[in-house]
Amino acid sequence: MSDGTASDGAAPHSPAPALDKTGDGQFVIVANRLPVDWERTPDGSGKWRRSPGGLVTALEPLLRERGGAWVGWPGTTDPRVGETPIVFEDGLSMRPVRLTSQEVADYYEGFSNATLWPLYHNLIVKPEFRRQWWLSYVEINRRFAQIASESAAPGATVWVQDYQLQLVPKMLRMLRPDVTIGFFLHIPFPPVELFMQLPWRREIVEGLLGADLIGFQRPQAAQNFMWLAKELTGQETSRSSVGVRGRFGVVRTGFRSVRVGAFPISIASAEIDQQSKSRAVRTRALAIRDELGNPDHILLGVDRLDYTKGIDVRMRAVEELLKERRIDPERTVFVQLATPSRERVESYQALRAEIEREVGKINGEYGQVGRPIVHYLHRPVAREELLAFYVAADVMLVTPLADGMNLVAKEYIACRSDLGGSLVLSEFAGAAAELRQCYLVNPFHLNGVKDNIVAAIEQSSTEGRRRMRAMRRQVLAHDVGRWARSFLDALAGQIDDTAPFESDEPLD
Ligand code: GDG
Repeated sequence: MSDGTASDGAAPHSPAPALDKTGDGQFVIVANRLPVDWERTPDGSGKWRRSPGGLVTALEPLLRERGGAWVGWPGTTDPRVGETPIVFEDGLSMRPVRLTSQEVADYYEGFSNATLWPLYHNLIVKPEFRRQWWLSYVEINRRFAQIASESAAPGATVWVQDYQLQLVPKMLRMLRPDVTIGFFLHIPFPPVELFMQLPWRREIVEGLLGADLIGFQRPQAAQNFMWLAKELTGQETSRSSVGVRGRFGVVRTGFRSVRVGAFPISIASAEIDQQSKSRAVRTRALAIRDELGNPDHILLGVDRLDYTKGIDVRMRAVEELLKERRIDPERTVFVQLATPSRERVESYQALRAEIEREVGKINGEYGQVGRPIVHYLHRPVAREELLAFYVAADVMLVTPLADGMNLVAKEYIACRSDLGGSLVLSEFAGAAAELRQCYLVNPFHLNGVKDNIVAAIEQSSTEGRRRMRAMRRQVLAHDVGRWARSFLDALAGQIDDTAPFESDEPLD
């Protein structure tokens, strides 16, 4: 139930005191989370450990080359963790933003994950609109903007990431008109009529318009934003004459032009391809098959335990296929790796209970003692282990109801240099625009999902190799480095007119 109205919020854009303090970072990343974890040491103190991810892999070389910093929350509310920069031996510098537990509850679990996340993912659960959460979101965005401002050298480039920080571009511009600001949204941007429900819709759009370039995963998202910018702020919008087939939209705000475009993100494809070919991963993949009883068909799901990912959809599909005897319980197993996520948010607790009930039901009905059908892990697995699962799996099930991109689908493809395996992929994942040779499903159409799972299981090896080869060409050619370069080149005004817009034109 909404208890907020548009006029309830604090004015997020009231001028903050101008800071005369600048930093020395030529290139600054601002993201909700720093790519580090705070580890307690036996002597009672603690130390930082790097947590690698696709974004870090892509941006680390640039950060080092250009002398940059990463601004973000270190993932702990431990008061002993201060705001002094953490500088790693290889020169990578990080600026922690401190949050109290109350701020984590309001800004992060509240406004970011119980308001914006469901709103931007098509209301799969009902978003909650609470004034207290909004006020905290404004406050924390201001804190991020200030620390970014203190970290950036005169004339620096600052790249702000994702839905938790949509007010930062405007706040930062007010503090530092000299810097170039980019913003990238990793999740979908909702259809106009859904976004319009947000009591603070205008503030969010204006916050984003503080950037010089706003990037989305898909062209449709960019279009939704363009329409809103025009309707909510009355600014003039047009298609850019620069770039191929109007790749960019332009919003004119006073003397500035804000460009808006689609930049589909990817993975460190070559690195994952290499790792998956290592002896350790290959051996472990064989061992996994063995531990599972060497079934004919291994189905695999890998997701954060999130209601957007459609884990329940594939559970229901598998259950019905077993019931209808279209898949053989003697020859098939389904492994679902579900990483714990947002465990203090209520809707996530409900989802977990539902999934675990479903796992119990399938195993209770179709499993044997010592031979369950569904192997379910609710814990993170090590990177190498994850790659071994990809190599071992015959059918990868990626069935989100809404998903900005979905990197799991691309990682699976990158791991299949043997051209084995098949991918069942939801048309509502951003990745579907590029991975056209998958078994494409509408996750709301259960019979279609079931038919495609069966087709993926039964595909001939020739057909499978043909599909996998085409998808690998796409994933290996379009990696996360290329994504970062294309965004940063566009931000710097260097648009490659000769490059086709990849998400429109997947290879085949
Ligand atoms: C957001 C958008 C967009 C998962 N479990 C384990 C593990 N993972 C890794 C996967 C993959 C990543 O986490 C998940 O990426 P996704 O893309 O699926 O999902 P989100 O977290 O929802 O990310 C999404 C993305 O941003 C990037 O823009 O694609 O649409 O929602 O890399 O491998 N990694 C390890 N153990 C696990 O148990 N090591």
